[in-house]
Amino acid sequence: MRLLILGLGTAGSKIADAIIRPSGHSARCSDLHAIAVDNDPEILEHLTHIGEEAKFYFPKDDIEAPELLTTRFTIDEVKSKLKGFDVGTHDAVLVCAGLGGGLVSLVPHLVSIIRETMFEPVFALVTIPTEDEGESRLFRAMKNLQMIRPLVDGVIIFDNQLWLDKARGELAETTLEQRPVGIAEKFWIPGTSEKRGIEPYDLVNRHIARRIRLLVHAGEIQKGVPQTVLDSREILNTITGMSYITIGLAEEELPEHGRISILRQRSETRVGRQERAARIVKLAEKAVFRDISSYCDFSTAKKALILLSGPEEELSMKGYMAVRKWIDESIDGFEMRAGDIPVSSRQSNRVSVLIVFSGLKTVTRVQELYERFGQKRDDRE
Ligand SMILES: Nc1nc2c(ncn2[C@@H]2O[C@H](COP(=O)(O)OP(=O)(O)OP(=O)(O)O)[C@@H](O)[C@H]2O)c(=O)[nH]1
Ligand SMILES: [Mg+2]
Repeated sequence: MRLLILGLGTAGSKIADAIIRPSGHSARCSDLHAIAVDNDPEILEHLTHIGEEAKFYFPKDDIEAPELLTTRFTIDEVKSKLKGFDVGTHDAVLVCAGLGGGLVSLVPHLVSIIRETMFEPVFALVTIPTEDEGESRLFRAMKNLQMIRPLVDGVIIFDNQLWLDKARGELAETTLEQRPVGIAEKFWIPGTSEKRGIEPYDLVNRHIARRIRLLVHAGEIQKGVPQTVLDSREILNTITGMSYITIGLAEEELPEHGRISILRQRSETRVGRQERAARIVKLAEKAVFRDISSYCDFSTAKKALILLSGPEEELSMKGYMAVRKWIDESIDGFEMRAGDIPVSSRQSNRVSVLIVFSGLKTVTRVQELYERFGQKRDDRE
């Protein structure tokens, strides 16, 4: 899928940068373009994958008064950048921002500019602040989400509380272990071979990026022959006009010895087939119940999408069918799509199950914010 990513503020820019980060065999980056807009020059400076010409500095004081000329100046620059892309270059636009931040206030202006220049659907990818960021940020996050939701074609939600906790846990584990990095660990962090010396938020951003990249990759022409192809249109159909969206992803590194032929022969046995099917089902459960972008009651979802990825012989048809049936029966709506991305076992020894839910009325953390602040009025109102 060809995606234009617009990163707003620190969170948004860093997430955009992580999404377009080149990584070996996954997503061809020529299909991804990213633009960053921030009021912190340091942050812009340190984005590694977004080109200098795609970084836009936005004066700090102007966010509350977007009608100011200086603001329009930056916005005009962004506009001409957008216009620079040929019509039809992208399949969709993804605007990324932290809901608790300041730059998220620019979403209405930017979305209206995008709508002026492009016909493609526009999605938002947002993060919900953690509890310790304080009440006022959480309240603002709720207000910002209310503002964004009607403006875009779908909102992908990531709960920073959930993911920062996970990231801190993973990093603590690595520090405790302090043992040499084996091949299995090497690929554990999405898209990287290095786990040490990185900040929890960077790890969160990589988890976010991995989910988006798998989706982007699914909609591309693949080398392997999938049993069921998912094209960009189908992926977009799953999420367009579908309000809140969550994405679960669970992955497992296969043991190295899986590549040895004697053991491979065993995998052709009944037991081997059963094990592979069980692995797919177990990963699907983990993706839905544990490693989801934000906890939600997925029985309220209108649509769902399942994407399996891994060495062709590991993508068990039996497991795939079981997961399809489970998700199909669990969601409220009737639209469920599924597909696979086979990769050669030389390329990757990892099996992944990604599940998207869309058309959710709410997600757990957002619901909690509504219950907490529903009655509270914004001072500015
Ligand atoms: N996932 C993720 N979330 C982040 C990151 N940095 C900040 N956040 C979250 O995003 C929210 C917004 O923070 P920023 O992106 O720094 O805010 P901003 O839009 O730059 O606006 P300012 O407050 O004016 O700097 C915070 O409340 C955090 O919850 C990041 O790197 N990754
Ligand atoms: Mg900032």
